[in-house]
Amino acid sequence: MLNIDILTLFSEMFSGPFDHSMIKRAREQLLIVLNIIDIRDFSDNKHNTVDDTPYGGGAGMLMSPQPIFKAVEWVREHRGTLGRCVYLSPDGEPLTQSLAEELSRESQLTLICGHYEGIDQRVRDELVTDEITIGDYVLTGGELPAMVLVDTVARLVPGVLGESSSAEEDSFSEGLLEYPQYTRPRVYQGLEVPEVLLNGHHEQIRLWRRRCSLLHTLERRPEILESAELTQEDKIILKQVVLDLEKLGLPEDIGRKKRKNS
Ligand code: 4H3
Repeated sequence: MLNIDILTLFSEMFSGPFDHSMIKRAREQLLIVLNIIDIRDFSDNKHNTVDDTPYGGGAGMLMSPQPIFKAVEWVREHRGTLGRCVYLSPDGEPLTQSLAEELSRESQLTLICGHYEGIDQRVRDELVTDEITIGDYVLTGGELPAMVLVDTVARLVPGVLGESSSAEEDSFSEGLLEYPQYTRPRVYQGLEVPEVLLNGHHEQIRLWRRRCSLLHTLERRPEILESAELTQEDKIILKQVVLDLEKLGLPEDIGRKKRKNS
């Protein structure tokens, strides 16, 4: 079981994303427990303020340390531990599948969502153990990144994904992008499902899928091929793929695709 406490000024933002589908089922089964904690409830001052102007000047408001320290101490007291304490921030460590796997093995996580210009540095220095970014862009708050993190971590908690859909088969967990998939009908508006998938030759299908994964990864994310663990068979397939591409004349802009429908 994974318990996650999320500290935020905008608790209403969290109703919706975790009330559907797999995450909803995981919560019902208590595989994950999510607690949304309103930082404002921990403000010591009479107007319940939670932000203030930055020392040294500058635009905007910062979240004050007091309510966050008090909310974090509440978590520590009631959970017996803080667990890893994550601040979602553009200057954090990039969220990857392997970081998500690591976090999914914890039993307690505390997430702090910043808003406005961010939080007082003393929170980061004294309480935060992990600063994590979901990508190189700035958002108005840490709430959406927290939801992304919870979703990707939750689906890795044992039992959350059904028997049929295994997390081990996903893109990235194997270090390669996924092969294309098709379902019925066999022909849709004249568009056919690749013949190889229909003939029932499991070994042929396996090789075709592997070839697609390798080609797709080479085209779109060549840098992840470098770190992928390739089998001897993969290396042979990859060599053949490269030879085939050279025969066709390797385009200069491999990896970049022209826009469709234009
Ligand atoms: C995280 C947080 C982007 C990310 C964020 C990300 C607002 C953090 C404010 C909030 C601070 C400014 N934006 N890429 N924004 O994961 O509280 O940094």
